[in-house]
Amino acid sequence: MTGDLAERLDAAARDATAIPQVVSAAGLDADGAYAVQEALVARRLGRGERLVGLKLGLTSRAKMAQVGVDEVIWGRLTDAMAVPDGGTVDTSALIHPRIEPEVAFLLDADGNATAVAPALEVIDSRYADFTFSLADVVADNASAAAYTIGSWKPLPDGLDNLGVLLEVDGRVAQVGSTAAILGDPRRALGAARRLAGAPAEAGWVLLAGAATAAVSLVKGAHVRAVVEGLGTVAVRAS
Ligand code: OOG
Repeated sequence: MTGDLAERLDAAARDATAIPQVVSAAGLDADGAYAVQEALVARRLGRGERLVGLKLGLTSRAKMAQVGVDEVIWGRLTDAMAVPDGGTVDTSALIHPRIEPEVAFLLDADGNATAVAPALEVIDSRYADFTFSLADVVADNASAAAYTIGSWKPLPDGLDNLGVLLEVDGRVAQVGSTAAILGDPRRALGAARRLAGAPAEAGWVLLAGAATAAVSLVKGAHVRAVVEGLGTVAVRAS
């Protein structure tokens, strides 16, 4: 069953076609769903993609409220999901993409942060209407689709209350604070270790989760995130 569910989710992503909530319908709990996620990502690795990091999801109340799931989740990042700062996200390959402002950490082999950067994450639930239960979204690799990281900076003394702005076409779309991310985004490091268990590899990225609700990413949009003291990061949607 795990392999079949992974195959359905993989096909949904590759065909950019939404599917029903097949994982909760199959009665899987969170552990079963993480096994589906592992099998799903293994299919990508089998096609030559490389694991380059981890993401946390639903680390802020704004995100939990937006999707109606109130547990912190994690997913896996591959090199194929990385879009350079100032680069382009192809929305025609996605179902109903959304974008959100984040903080990213660069990790050493022990999972400690060696640098921090502003980031944008594109999420794209493979489920119809962007609606899912905890097991569904876990199996769907926490809706991971693409991500962009700004310039890495040494860790500042405080990261716990920096202003966050999300701009779409030069207009403010969301305003928040890094405090929304687990009270302090540095808590993402311990949370990743606790949840994902496995040690990181040096050079891996950790996306700490969105500081605000996500907004729809539409073709032609120019999206920029600003994190106070950390700088900016931008992408365009084609
Ligand atoms: C789940 C993934 C959430 C975040 O940063 O909170 C996430 C979703 O909203 O589809 O990546």
